[in-house]
Amino acid sequence: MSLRTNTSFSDLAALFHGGASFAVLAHYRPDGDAIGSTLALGLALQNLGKPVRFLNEDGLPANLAFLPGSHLIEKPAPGQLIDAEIVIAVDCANRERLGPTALAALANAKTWVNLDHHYSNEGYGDIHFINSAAPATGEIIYDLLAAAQLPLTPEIASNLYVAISTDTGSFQYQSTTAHTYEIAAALIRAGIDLAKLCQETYESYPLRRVELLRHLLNTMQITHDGRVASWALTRDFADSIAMQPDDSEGLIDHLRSIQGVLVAASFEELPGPDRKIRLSLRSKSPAFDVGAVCAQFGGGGHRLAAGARLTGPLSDAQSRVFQALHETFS
Ligand SMILES: [Mn+2]
Repeated sequence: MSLRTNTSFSDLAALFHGGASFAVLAHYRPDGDAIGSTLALGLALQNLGKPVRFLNEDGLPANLAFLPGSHLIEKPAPGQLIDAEIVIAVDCANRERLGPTALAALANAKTWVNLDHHYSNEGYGDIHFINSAAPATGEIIYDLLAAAQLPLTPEIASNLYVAISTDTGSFQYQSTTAHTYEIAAALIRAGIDLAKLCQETYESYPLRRVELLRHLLNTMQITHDGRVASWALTRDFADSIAMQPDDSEGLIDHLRSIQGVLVAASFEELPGPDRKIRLSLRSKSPAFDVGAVCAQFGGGGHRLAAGARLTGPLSDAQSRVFQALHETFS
């Protein structure tokens, strides 16, 4: 079943109308879907006249500062307590990924709502609505706002467009449906500036990101009879260019794009004394479930896009993942 829920759009609409105050947040290291969904839902609640706090454990990434309302995103401070009756977590598969500082800041909330599209979602919170058939949480938010008859302002529509566009690889990935394109059409009718939004999303990267890509391509390995393409980022290189967390967003698509490659794998040494390795996997075939591979290492995600954190060193992590991929292929 792709839909798991203990609520309905009409109950959620009633909650939005009846709630006194709200906080909206998404996973740490937020991407376009995380921030776009946070802002779209939060702005819609604000338009209902509700007090809304917009939070993210890591704050607003620089590459998403063009989103309307992005200045509203707060990075919670340690020890800060935020007053909100209802907390809505969007695009976040488990409570831990909301971040320890954000969770502590919202400790006094009465009701927790979990709106998401990760099939690995643990169903945390008092109320959950998890549709793993949706290609982006932004698509769920669109349907929810429509069902609740909350107006689609150009600001809300722009956030939803970026949320859906970034999580679907510009409306290309497997989970993209006719409904996704119908939503895109509705967002254009709602008054977004399409060309400008796309340029801000896809053609406004810092040079640093392209330098990172050049380096990663030099570390590229093609293994498993051409079916796996991978690269690895050491902490030393990341530090040498003062890499920002969002710099690597989407770069893995360069590996996916190679003819014959079924799985793209990216390894990154994380900061910190324990030198954990972040693994990102992307699959080009629903027959090859990278979510299951990442689950073997304590991670999760979607069938076609998943991640995990492994113990280092880098070369050990690579060989364990290569072995797991080998076993899945055979
Ligand atoms: Mn998402």
